[in-house]
Amino acid sequence: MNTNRLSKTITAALNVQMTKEAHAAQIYLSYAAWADKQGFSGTANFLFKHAHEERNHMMKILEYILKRGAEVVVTAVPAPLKNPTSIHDCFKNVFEQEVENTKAIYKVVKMSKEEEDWATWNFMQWFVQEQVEEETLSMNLLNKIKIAGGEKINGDALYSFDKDMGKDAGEVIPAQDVTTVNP
Ligand code: OFO
Repeated sequence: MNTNRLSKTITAALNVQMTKEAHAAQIYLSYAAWADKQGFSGTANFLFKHAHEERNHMMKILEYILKRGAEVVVTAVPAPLKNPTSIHDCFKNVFEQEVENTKAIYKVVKMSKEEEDWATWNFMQWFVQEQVEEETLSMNLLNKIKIAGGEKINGDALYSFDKDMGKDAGEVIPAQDVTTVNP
């Protein structure tokens, strides 16, 4: 008896999205290492935390594929983006990357609707909501930097921005406990 309840196309799309989440994790990870090296420890903590979150998203998709009886295909993850040139550049790229990931998520949502795979459609709504939150967060941070001068941000403003960022670094929860409220 075939216990697989995902179509070939949905399985492939979910596997692709799983790798995209891993790629997002690599980007946050490399940006965090860059920030730490520049002395921005608050920003580094924030970015490290987000690397964990993206990895949790990857795990969430992996677990869903298995739960539906389909096959997980773990592939190579593309290299992260090159290092940012400034804090402004860092958060501009983070924001753009989140928007790009949202577009990829919408493709899976669209596909699940077309195939009337309501379980996958429902599963993907968590990601739709999560992207709204992540886009808003990165947009707000980018706006803060812009208000403080963007590329021309001065040392004092940079210091307090980085200090504020350090406050956001909480404990990361495991993938199985992830909810929309607690990503
Ligand atoms: Fe996976 O949450 Fe953003 O990209």
